[in-house]
Amino acid sequence: MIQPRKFFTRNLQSLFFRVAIVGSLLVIFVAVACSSESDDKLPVHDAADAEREVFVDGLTSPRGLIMDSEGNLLIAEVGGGRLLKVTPAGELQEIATKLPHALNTGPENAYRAGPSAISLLDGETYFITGEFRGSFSSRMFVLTDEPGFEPVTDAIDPYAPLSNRFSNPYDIVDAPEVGGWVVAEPGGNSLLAVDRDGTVRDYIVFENFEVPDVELPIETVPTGITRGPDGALYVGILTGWPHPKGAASVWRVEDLNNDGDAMDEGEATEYVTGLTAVTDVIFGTDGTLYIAEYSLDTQTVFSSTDYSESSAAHPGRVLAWKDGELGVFVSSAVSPTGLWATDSTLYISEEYAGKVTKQPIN
Ligand SMILES: [Ca+2]
Ligand SMILES: [Ca+2]
Repeated sequence: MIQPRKFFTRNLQSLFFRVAIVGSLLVIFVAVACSSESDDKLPVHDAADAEREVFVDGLTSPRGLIMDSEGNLLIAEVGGGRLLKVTPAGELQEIATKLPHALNTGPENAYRAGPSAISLLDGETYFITGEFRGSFSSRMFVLTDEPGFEPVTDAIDPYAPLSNRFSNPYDIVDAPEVGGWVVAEPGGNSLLAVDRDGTVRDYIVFENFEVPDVELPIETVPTGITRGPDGALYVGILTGWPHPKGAASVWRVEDLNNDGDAMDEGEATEYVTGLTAVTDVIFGTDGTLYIAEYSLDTQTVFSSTDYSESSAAHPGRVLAWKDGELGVFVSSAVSPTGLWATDSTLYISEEYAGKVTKQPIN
């Protein structure tokens, strides 16, 4: 039996276990009305044929972006197994190479999956790797002098239930409220709390939802996560197959009763709705929320065996949300999967184009 195609592979046996246990966890049911092409009416803030400045290219699937205190942009290069740095002057440097990356993911096992996102905490550089393909996958690591990197979290058992463990971690945000980090876990449709000792536990588990005219329940697949100016966490939802247009969202998540998770009433709410295939979120310094939509036809992109070709043929975009108003900030971006914003610039990882581009923020 073939599972419906999904950006983030999941083991069927694990899925079975997760369904069996999900009843004991917080159940969030969301009915999202299928957007009637409402996104096509959004105001567009860039020229339709706008060519953004390429900040760096020639990379193998750049994804997670973060800026250090010196203004260097750090890039998690998923396919190349590297952490990279681009100085404010635009010089590309390797921070670390030969990091764990599996060589056999994606269609026809032709793709590589390694470092997906970076955290800079207390002077250390942490990264997560997704796509379980062995004991170095699905883990958090920290860079060290020798031997270069060390695991923070344990190796996982891919056949164990999906609760309280990594499966395919995608993005990470520093989270002192849980003594470490919160990690977006698309494999388990959850956010995970990870403490400094590497202990992993569920912070919230998202329930499937239904949309009209789609037979399957849609999975609430979390992807990019960031901290909002109000201190809450904001996480983008890719949605599972068939990635219905307008069914994706951004959630606001906050542990209001300080019991160490966000599974209590009112702690997780839909913040922006009517989106499509969200892959990352970031706040600008003026409070604008930038939202990456992977593609407006993600189903077709993932039906292809050549993601570079299909992503270019069916590009995504970046939206800007401020005070309840949604607009198109970048009208065309090739498989955008990572965002970073300064007060003057939005950086975009265009994963299957192998580029990081930049768009001025006025
Ligand atoms: Ca991110
Ligand atoms: Ca709570």
